[in-house]
Amino acid sequence: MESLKKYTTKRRRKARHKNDSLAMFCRALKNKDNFLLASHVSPEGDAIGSILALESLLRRLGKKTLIACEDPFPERLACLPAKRWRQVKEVPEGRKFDALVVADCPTLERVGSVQSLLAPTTEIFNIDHHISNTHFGHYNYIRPSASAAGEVVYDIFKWFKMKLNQEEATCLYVSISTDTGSFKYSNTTVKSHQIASELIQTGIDIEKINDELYATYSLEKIQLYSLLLGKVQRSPDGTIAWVGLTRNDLKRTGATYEDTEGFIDFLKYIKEVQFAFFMSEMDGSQDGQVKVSFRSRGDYDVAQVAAYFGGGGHKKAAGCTIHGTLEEATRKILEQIKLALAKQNQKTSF
Ligand SMILES: [Mn+2]
Repeated sequence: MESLKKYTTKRRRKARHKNDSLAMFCRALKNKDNFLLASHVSPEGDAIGSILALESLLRRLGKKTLIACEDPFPERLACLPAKRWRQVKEVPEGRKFDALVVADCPTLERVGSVQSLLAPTTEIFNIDHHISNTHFGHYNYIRPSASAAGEVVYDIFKWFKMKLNQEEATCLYVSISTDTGSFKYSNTTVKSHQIASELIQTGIDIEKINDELYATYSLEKIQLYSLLLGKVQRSPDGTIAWVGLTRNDLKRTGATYEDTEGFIDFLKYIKEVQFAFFMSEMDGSQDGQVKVSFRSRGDYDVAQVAAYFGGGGHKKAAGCTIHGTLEEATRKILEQIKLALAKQNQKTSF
């Protein structure tokens, strides 16, 4: 048993290496016919933009495709073509796929219930930009220097020498724009701008896209923000800021969980804040479940804090889920952030 295990691990490692180039990846894609495409649960702009653009590419190559996600298409991404989006529960039973294409997921578990649609023979194509990606696919194309999974998908279009149409360009623009915080975050590179420039050249209306993405709020959302701004808490030295959303806050304002996306930025905007976290009390769990988003400023790493709680993400933006009440979650998180702060300060004092 032992030697077999060693043998297969070695084989897998070798295969992983061999199959990790863009050319290998794209050639293997060409050889499959029937694709399932998916991204993570609670999908945002990058997950959705990447998958929609890829689905379009595969369709143009004459492939059979189906997009399935655990969650519904978020209303706030109205500028993207939602008509191709299906929830797992809408997929006809018994439908078989030769390949699963996953984008923007560091682990396969992130696709949630999509895993129930896989057969043992389904080959997995893994496209990502998370440095923590576990290379879980039979084929992996991971580019950690990319600001968004959308940039990695762009490479695939280039490999196939496919000219992007406006719909695809809109999808990739949304991917890159949302993951770079409108080209503001430190992950923004020359390449992100170069790709954006090419996308804009297709004639897409970026004023309209940006207006829909960042400047169209429902009244309920504004009212929720007003309520949450009144609940902001800070550590005595002002370097940590946080807010906890209760189910009652949503009830009072008529807003939804989706409306809370982006609120965390306000916490980070506060002068002196190095760490910000936003907690949401989730529905339907007996023992209480709290979803947490983290942001950091400067050199501080929130991916490590999120990883401690079984979550993940990037250095300056990460997330996790914690069991317990909002108060318990706050206490545990503050403990971990203080440890991270102490570690960082130790590093910089050398
Ligand atoms: Mn992403």
